[in-house]
Amino acid sequence: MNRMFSYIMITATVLAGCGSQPKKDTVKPVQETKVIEPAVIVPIFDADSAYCFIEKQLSFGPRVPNTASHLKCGDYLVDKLRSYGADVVTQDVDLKAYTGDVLKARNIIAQFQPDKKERIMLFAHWDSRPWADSDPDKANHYKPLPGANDGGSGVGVLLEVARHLSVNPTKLGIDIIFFDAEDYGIHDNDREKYRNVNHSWALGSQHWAMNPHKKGYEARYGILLDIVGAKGSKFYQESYSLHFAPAIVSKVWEWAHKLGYKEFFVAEESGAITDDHYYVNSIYGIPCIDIINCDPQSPNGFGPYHHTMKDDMDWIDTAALKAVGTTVLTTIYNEK
Ligand code: AHN
Ligand code: ZN
Repeated sequence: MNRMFSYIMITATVLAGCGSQPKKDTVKPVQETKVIEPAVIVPIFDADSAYCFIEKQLSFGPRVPNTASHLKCGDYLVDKLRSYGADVVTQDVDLKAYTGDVLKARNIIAQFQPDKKERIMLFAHWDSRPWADSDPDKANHYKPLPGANDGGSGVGVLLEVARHLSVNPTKLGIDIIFFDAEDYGIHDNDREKYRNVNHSWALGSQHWAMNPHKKGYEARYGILLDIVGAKGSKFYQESYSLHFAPAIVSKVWEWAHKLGYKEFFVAEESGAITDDHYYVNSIYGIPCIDIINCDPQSPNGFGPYHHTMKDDMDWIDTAALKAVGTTVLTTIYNEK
């Protein structure tokens, strides 16, 4: 039996003598049991369900702030999380992009068991990049990309987590946060012009870190899922995660390895990525990690689909979704 899931020790004592006939009235009933350690039951993550949640997001069109498809998808996410019993609040806020554009942004915060003081924060960005500025075809450099992996995958996995939370409560409270306006960072062609501009990425999480949804909000730790659905994903240990939350990195990679996901979760450092977790760590002070497909050996650091028109459902692999989703569920259901 799998060691991890064999926490239940059931002892049944039957008084039976060898050789001699047992006295009928000394035989104890077999249903006498004793629980040595309480069982930890981890729901089975359904990667097909997560896949469908990604497809659904893409069906609205690109989730670029200030577009109708963005609004529609935002409403869908709020409704979906409410249907899973979460107490959902939104932060609807005007955020200034590096271009000077004002983005009508919306952070979506779904609180499961909101009265529990001990909490874990799970998050992803739900917007998609307005420009495919890494596309091999220059003609696409100002076109919005589908964002299946970049945006869609983290949200898809967390919606599937939410579906389980609706029926199987964890011992700790869970907050699932979908940050907006992560991917409006400096366009490749603007690098020179805006070389003095910092913090153009992750606008939604920067806003949240300066204005949390609840005064004095606390969480034990946070896990960001970004670009987690691609075929052949490698989740190296990201440098800010190792700096701010080394124990959480170890915990999560250990679970992944015990579950048999060594191929996906590589226990080597990748380099630093300015992502939503950076601001939750550095501004708000909750130790957070980023699970992200970034391969230090690959030419652009991310996969070939990254910030191209090819970031569509063809790249999404249920095996990657399963590895990430199962690891996250196992981590959060084992917390006490
Ligand atoms: C940088 O490229 C510096 N940060 C963005 C990380 C990212 C982009 N995640 C998704 N898209
Ligand atoms: Zn991106």
